[in-house]
Amino acid sequence: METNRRQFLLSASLGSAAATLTAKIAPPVPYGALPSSGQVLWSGLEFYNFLHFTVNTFTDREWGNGDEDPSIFNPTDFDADAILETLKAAGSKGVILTCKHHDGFCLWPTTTTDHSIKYSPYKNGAGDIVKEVSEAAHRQGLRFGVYLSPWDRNQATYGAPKYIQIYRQQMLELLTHYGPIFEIWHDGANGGKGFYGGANETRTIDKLHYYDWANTWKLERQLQPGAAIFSDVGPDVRWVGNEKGIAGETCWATYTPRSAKGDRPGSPGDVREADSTTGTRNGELWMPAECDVSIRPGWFWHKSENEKVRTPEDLMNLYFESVGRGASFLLNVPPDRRGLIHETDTASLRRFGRIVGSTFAKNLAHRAKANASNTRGNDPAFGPANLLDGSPWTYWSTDDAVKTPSVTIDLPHPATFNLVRVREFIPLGQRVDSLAIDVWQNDDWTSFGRATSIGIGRLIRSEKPVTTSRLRLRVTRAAVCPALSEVGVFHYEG
Ligand code: FUL
Ligand code: CA
Repeated sequence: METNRRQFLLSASLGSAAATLTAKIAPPVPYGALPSSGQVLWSGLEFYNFLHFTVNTFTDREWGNGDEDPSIFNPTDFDADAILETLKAAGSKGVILTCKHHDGFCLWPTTTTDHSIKYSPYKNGAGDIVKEVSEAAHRQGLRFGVYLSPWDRNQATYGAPKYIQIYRQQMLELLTHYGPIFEIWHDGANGGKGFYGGANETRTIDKLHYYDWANTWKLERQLQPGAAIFSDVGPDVRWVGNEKGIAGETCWATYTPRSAKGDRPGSPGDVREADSTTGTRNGELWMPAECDVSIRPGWFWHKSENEKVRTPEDLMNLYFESVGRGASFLLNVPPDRRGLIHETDTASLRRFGRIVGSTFAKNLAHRAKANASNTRGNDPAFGPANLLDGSPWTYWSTDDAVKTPSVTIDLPHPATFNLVRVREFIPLGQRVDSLAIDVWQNDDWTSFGRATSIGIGRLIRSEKPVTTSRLRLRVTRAAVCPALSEVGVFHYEG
């Protein structure tokens, strides 16, 4: 996997270097907050999964109290390869495992506590779910990420400085023993009632200072520089502000976090959630949104929810409302007591994967011709053919003074479609405020749809399919000359 990642990075930098080398005119000056190379790569993932699995799976709870006996953790048929094979069939690019949830039970044989898999009957205490999932992920070409709950209802020291050392030691184990990590997930649930080593009390912490996140993130950067760090205020990826899996209709990758009082938040746990959903136009930071949601009502497996699994159509809607709005889609799939994905969830995921696959397999604009109202320096290196070459590293751009250009696309044959995908070349920032798509029908242009924020990808849908051989993209507002990398035309049979 590491090799793939390096190759990807290399081809990315070669791609943009090649464009710059052959260009006769300088590329556009980057605009506003910009993504790091890690964020650019992360944005290409689009869809990946959570696996919520721990003692709760066996106690039928959502939040364990921390006093669960490790002997209850005993999946009978745990099969990481089978789980990941299903996720892969759904189109997943990675998996984030709850290595420790709020109950404090560690799914790997940590040195920090006895509250772990080592003291469970699973493989007679010799098991390591983190190892099994990470190895299966790397075998199957999926990325692997970790969720390590800061709130720990088992730890006697929770609330004291000592616990922060324990938390960091746990993180260090996860980030050094299990290969490359693509995302580190920091949960926002903090303090409350718990077992706390037998104290059985309510503990509140000062959420702005207690965790000293800045230093934990520093450690994470050192140990896994390629990992995207997630929390409600990033630093790399932000929470979308709800657990419904839905990004704002307008959702900027740029963001200026604000606290409820309107000033700069001191740490995670202090953001105004409404802003998280939309981001901030011209925000100070590049921090795209991630939409987390479960395939069932709960995050963990419960028998009573076997009939409440989201349908493939529900999942498609979530896909349109997350990936289709420039955010990522983090779908939770909880293994059951066997340690497998339940049959209903499996069927739904596989069907969802087939629908996404067949929708985007055929780009009707492939081999189309594009004519632009303006091309930067009249230089083909920035020409509109770059919109149709399938490469995210080539883009169409215009002269600096031209902010509202249009491009007409002539398809090789009349085609029926209801979905247009537009991508911005994000290494140059989020430049476009809005655009419109028109289709040529009955000797005239009619509106197909409009969009605001674009970023890594925007899906524009029309209610009814249209049949035409000509469409037009108009940038209706932009801060600076646009840089768009791709336009795709598809038919979704939903
Ligand atoms: C929340 C947690 O409290 C839930 O149990 C779940 O892990 C979700 C992803 O994050 O804050
Ligand atoms: Ca391109």
